[in-house]
Amino acid sequence: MDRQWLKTHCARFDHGGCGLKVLVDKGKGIRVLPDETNKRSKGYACAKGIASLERIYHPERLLYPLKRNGERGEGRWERISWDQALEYAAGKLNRIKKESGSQAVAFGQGAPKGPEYLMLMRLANFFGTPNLVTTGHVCHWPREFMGRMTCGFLPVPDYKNPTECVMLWGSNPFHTNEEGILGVHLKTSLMRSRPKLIVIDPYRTEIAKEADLWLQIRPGTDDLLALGFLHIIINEQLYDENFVKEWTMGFELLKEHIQAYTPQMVSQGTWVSEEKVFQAARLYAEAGPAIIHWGNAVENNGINTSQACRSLVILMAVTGNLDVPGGNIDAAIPPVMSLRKFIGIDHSPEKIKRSLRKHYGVSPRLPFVPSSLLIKTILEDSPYQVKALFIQGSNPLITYAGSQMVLEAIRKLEFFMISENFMTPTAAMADLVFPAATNMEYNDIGHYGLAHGYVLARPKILAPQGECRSDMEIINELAKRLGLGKYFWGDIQQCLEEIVAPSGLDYEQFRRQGILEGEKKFYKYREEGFRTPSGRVEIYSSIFKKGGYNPLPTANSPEKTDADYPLIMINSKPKNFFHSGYRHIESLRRKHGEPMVRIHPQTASEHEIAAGDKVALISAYGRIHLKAELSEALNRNVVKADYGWWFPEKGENELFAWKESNINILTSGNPPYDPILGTTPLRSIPCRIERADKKGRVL
Ligand SMILES: Nc1nc2c(c(=O)[nH]1)N[C@H]1C(S)=C(S)[C@@H](COP(=O)(O)OP(=O)(O)OC[C@H]3O[C@@H](n4cnc5c(=O)[nH]c(N)nc54)[C@H](O)[C@@H]3O)O[C@H]1N2
Ligand SMILES: Nc1nc2c(c(=O)[nH]1)N[C@H]1C(S)=C(S)[C@@H](COP(=O)(O)OP(=O)(O)OC[C@H]3O[C@@H](n4cnc5c(=O)[nH]c(N)nc54)[C@H](O)[C@@H]3O)O[C@H]1N2
Ligand code: SF4
Ligand SMILES: [Mo]
Repeated sequence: MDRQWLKTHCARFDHGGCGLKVLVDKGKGIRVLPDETNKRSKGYACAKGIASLERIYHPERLLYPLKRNGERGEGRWERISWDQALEYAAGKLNRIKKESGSQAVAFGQGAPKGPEYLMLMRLANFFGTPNLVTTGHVCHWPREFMGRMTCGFLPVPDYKNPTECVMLWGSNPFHTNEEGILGVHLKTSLMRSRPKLIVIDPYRTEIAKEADLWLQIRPGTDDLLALGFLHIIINEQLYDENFVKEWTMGFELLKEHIQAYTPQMVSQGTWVSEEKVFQAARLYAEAGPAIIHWGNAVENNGINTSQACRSLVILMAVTGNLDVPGGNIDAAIPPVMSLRKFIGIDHSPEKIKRSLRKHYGVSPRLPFVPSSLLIKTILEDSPYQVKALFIQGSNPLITYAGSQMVLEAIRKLEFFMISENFMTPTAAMADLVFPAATNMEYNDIGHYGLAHGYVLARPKILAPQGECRSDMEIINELAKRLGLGKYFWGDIQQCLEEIVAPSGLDYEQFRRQGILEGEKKFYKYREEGFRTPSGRVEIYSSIFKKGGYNPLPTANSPEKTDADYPLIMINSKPKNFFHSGYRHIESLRRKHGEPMVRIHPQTASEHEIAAGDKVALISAYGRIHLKAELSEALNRNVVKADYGWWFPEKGENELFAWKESNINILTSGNPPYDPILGTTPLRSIPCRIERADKKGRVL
């Protein structure tokens, strides 16, 4: 057929969601533009989305299965066929299972990119291992889990309806378009009903400059600030009395509990002036309706993330902003196959006995193993040995806490395989590499499993490169070789049809429609109650009480700085990359050439550092090198380092200089962990900074 413009949704450069149109000629993409007819993204697409074809046709893409042919990390590979690769993988996994038990095999996924992470869960469940590993404990799961435990759902911002106040808390949606809550949704809402805007961020972001109130919080003290807000809202009787009386449990206990968190104490701990703590609490509570748009910073900047997230849900509840138009809502799931069924959660229940969650004391309700716990288990062979790991769509050497430990754990494995689009520092350590197809190269469903109330069509519009296969297909074929074929599908199209079948559509009809949405309904609790044991919002959590955790939200003391490490390092997601991915895409690298650390000019001058100098950033766990940028957007005790860096141009046999500027060299994967979720801090890291000498050597 002649050239034509085909529509799809962007994916794999963040959680995805913008409508794109692609000019296609005989299966080859020629050009990408925003789809101006798309109702969700309204003609918006960022530089990453526009660079989609550069990624898909990049000369460094992995195109064939590769088997290691030398030492790990040496960069010597043998190209093999898919049949050989799948046979080899299945042989190894089944042998280790037979010799050491199914728990000795772990499966791991990074940031979810599509339904393949659910498919991996299915594989783990039917294989019989409890060791399905994700980065969920530092990403989304704190919010989702604490939402579910406290009010029965993940309360997401409702930007479709007018609101009077938006409290943007540790989130930067204009850069991150968080889980498909696109920056344009916030922008449209700000323009439509002109809500008051409160931004809680240690860094003066673009949006903080526009805010009615910017709270320049001390990193890692969000838990304390939330309790300070509750103190003011409750003591000044700014809460919704009716809602609290009818629909919450434990309010009186909370009232007593938060008396300790006085505005003065909260101000001292968070570095936010008392006046601003009062102003923000009142602004949020007195507006009706009001949104808390919470971000990833609340989830991984300390070991009290679970309680910080619970406090935020409680703030939404006591102010009467849960499940109301223009507040934080329970976005109904669209009519698609239930996740329980898809991931086969009820299969092999006996594996729970071998769960690492139980061993480490984190909540047994977590549907995955936090990555730090797996790394520790591999290193210590306790409570048992884990000998094989299959990683899909993740780059643990750069993204997991405590990178050095991660490398040691991978070295120790008997068998390590990965599915990737590109050779990364982590992939370079593998024994076997599967070349994964990427979006536009296969039929896909976006946002399945996410709690935002819709799924998106991401159809195949291009011919796949080389011998790449989608992760879904790789897992399906691997399952057959493992002898688990009866639990999987003849081919992936059948699987996709089953996922969308409850909607009454087939995949082709879904593709044409582009989106499937859940039924819009508010105040559902009035008919059904909240989906918690008591049917109310559990301010005092019966579940955590039973589990031996604190049933009321608490605040921890922030990470301590001292003379050796007087500064606090924070980070955020890179605007022009996805985590550690895509540093080799030229148009994006031109926008962000090298890793930087932002320092307040006064701090810089105290260290005789000038803009552009090479500096060492040092924590108790290691040192990395970055280039200095001076910025007044930060407190002078805080530095902001770029995250996710390695250097594709520096060559595979040095693992692409993975340690040079990787901020997870500065973090730790060891305890203490968040007691419920196993979270380790990824930011709020005490550190110091040193200048390099004139030759660029770090002193
Ligand atoms: N210090 C610090 N550490 C952090 C964070 C932080 O803010 N600070 N953020 C944390 C968060 S929120 C998260 S979610 C994790 C993310 O952790 P990861 O998921 O490990 O991060 P990515 O860099 O996205 O790794 C994804 C890899 O998947 C590959 N990939 C992309 N698409 C596909 C695909 O379709 N199939 C396959 N097989 N591969 C694909 C990419 O090439 C890339 O190398 O990192 C966490 N780590
Ligand atoms: N461009 C791009 N988009 C992405 C991603 C990406 O890598 N690149 N990753 C995706 C993923 S997996 C995720 S989880 C989301 C995350 O997206 P967001 O939720 O927006 O999270 P971050 O960008 O990590 O951080 C947001 C803000 O938190 C601030 N911050 C840092 N420390 C603290 C603190 O202690 N307290 C408070 N209150 N704020 C703090 C930072 O300065 C930053 O402005 O983005 C997704 N979208
Ligand atoms: S904002 Fe996200 S979904 Fe939209 S074009 Fe950019 S990367 Fe794609
Ligand atoms: Mo994430």
